[in-house]
Amino acid sequence: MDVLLGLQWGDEGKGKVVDYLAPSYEMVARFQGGPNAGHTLEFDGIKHVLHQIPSGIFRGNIQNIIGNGVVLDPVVLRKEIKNLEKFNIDFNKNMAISKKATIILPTHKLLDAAYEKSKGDKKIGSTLKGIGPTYQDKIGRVALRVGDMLSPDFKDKYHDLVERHKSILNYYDFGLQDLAALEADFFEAVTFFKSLRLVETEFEVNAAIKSGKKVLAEGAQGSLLDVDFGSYPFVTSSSTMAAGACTGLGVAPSTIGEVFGIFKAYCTRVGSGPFPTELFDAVGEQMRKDGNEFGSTTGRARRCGWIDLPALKYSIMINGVTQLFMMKADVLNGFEEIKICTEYKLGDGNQTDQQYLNGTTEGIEPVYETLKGWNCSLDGIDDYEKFPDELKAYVSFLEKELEVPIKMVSVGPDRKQTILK
Ligand code: 2SA
Ligand code: MG
Repeated sequence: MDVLLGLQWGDEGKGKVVDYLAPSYEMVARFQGGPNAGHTLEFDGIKHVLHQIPSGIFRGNIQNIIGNGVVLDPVVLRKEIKNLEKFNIDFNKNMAISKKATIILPTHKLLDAAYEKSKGDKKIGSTLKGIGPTYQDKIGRVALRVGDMLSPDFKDKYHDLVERHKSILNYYDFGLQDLAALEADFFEAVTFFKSLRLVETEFEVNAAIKSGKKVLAEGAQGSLLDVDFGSYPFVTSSSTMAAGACTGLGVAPSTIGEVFGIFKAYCTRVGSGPFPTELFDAVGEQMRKDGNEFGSTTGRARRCGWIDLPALKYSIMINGVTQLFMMKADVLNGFEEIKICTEYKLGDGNQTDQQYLNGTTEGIEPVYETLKGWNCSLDGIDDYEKFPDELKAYVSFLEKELEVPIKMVSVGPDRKQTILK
């Protein structure tokens, strides 16, 4: 099994890469996260954003797995499936959902909002999809799982958990809003959900691996949002790293082959938390505009800045990345100079590229190396050798620093704008 991960704070372009690699795989599996993800795929001039459905769904011969490590919102899933109606996808044949995946209830979304409100200006900037509270219930051993939907006392279990949630919401003095309407939607979606293929996906994934089929584990969010190794507490609540693919699918570490690390040619972050290379000037604004850096789930403007090598090296280390894919190089087309953060200068004057980013950037100052920009369009280029020298120099610089080969450079959202090296 190969694993594909975002190495920054999410939105690196994982959806595009999975879609691109998919023809060489027979199974694509999501192992963590949920409707907070927004994986964008673009082909035949149409853009698709997937939240919970694995990005292999557009290829008819691929089995798509939603693993046990995922938190699933039935309402969102039903909507996603409906949006794909025109593709005539046979979901019962091409997709399986783990009975061990955790379900997001309407009250989890209210709790998400209540917790964020209680944090004031220290809020995480969550997507408000109920991710944190659902994982909290999973770890707290009170959550409902997909398999519970099939049991005759599902409604009782649901109400028991909702009573707990109501008392917490009451404690936070947070109203129930239109819970009745949300519940009506929820139960309708549950009925639909039960018509999907709900199985113990760990058997299917392991059987696929055993029979020599190629499996791709599709990460969501990014390593710097990992609940253990991300910029805690400004993280998501799942294990976004390579190891998460094992616990989120039920496969052994020894089955992992390649670890594909996806990164953007610059850096973005949506939500709160440290971002040493963040730009607050016209350059950052241009990245946002040229890169269309707005949340694909929430529409929020993403924070933008130069590439951060200490952070990338950290992600590469904790994941054992074997190949790098650089995305959105074209967004830097308009710059005369390109900066690369190679080290952090610390409060005591020392410089290092080995610094864990915790919840603050206080005392951290990025140290930059400046390269000449290519400052031209990359349209129509279909071969790495035809890249401008400045872009090749940028790629070489990164490869030398990161000590992992960059195997692909993406120069636009379309499947075709993918240049192999
Ligand atoms: P949450 O909702 O509890 O997971 O939020 C916790 C933090 O994780 C960040 N997060 C994300 N960061 C980037 N992209 C994500 N997916 C969407 C996208 C986000 C969107 O593809 O654009 O549309 O806003 C994602 N999901 C979670 C989040 O911003 C918090 O910092
Ligand atoms: Mg995204």
